[in-house]
Amino acid sequence: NYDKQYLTIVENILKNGYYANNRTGMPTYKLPHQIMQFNLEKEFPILTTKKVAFKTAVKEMLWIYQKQSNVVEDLRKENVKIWNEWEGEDGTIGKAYGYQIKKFHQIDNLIEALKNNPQDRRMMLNLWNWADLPEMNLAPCCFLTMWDVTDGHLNCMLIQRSGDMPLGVPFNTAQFAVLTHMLAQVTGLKPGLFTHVINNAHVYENQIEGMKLQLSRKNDDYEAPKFWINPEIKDFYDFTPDDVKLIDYKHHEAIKMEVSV
Ligand code: UFP
Repeated sequence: NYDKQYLTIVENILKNGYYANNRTGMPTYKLPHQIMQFNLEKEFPILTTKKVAFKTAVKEMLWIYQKQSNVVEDLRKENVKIWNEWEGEDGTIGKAYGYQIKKFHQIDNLIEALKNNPQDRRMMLNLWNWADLPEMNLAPCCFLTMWDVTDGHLNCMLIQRSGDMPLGVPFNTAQFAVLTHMLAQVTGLKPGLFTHVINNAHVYENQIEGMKLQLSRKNDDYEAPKFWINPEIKDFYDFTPDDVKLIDYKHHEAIKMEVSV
């Protein structure tokens, strides 16, 4: 149950987190090395103790991994404004995210390996390019996924260097769970384990009230939704945001919290 694993981490951060300042000027409570793990065949990992913007999450994920774009207008056209803050003079976010996927044909290489060499132990998508870092408007947070095929199942391990537990993390989990489902379908595999590793898991000081509200909600009021993926799609580049859906996504209402930039 996603709420359970997630809220256990949040509770622990609020109780035992280390208080520290950071780049943004808004201090956090933080804990190192927090891990959540889900079996995607059994559940789709999304919060029910508050609303998560699933459609927006899918659109941003496709912008990076499928369209492989760094042009902010491409996202705005789909009504997603989350990258406006980091748009440079040239209308891009610099040599970040989709740019790095495209530059090294990372998705094509991964799909090729999953299909033809699934016991390869070098399958990954890596956005952390030291040479280009100075030209990225934001250093990627979810910068690495490693992929494994075991017994016909596709397993994904996501490494996130820095995780805003209230706003970023629930969004990020959903994004990579969807990516795993999509890649499994186009490579003839079943979705398997999804492991989300967060190096620095934090709650900003101005988000504590919101998180206490969420913690006061019962994590089993609603059953997790079912995940639907259009079974007709056989080519990763054919997926649209409408080809995945949450069925019966019931949740407590959204909680407004500040983002620190
Ligand atoms: N952040 C996330 N997930 C993301 C993303 C950003 O949690 O996908 F792009 C948060 C983490 C952190 C801030 O609070 O944004 C980035 O700041 P920094 O680069 O200093 O880690």
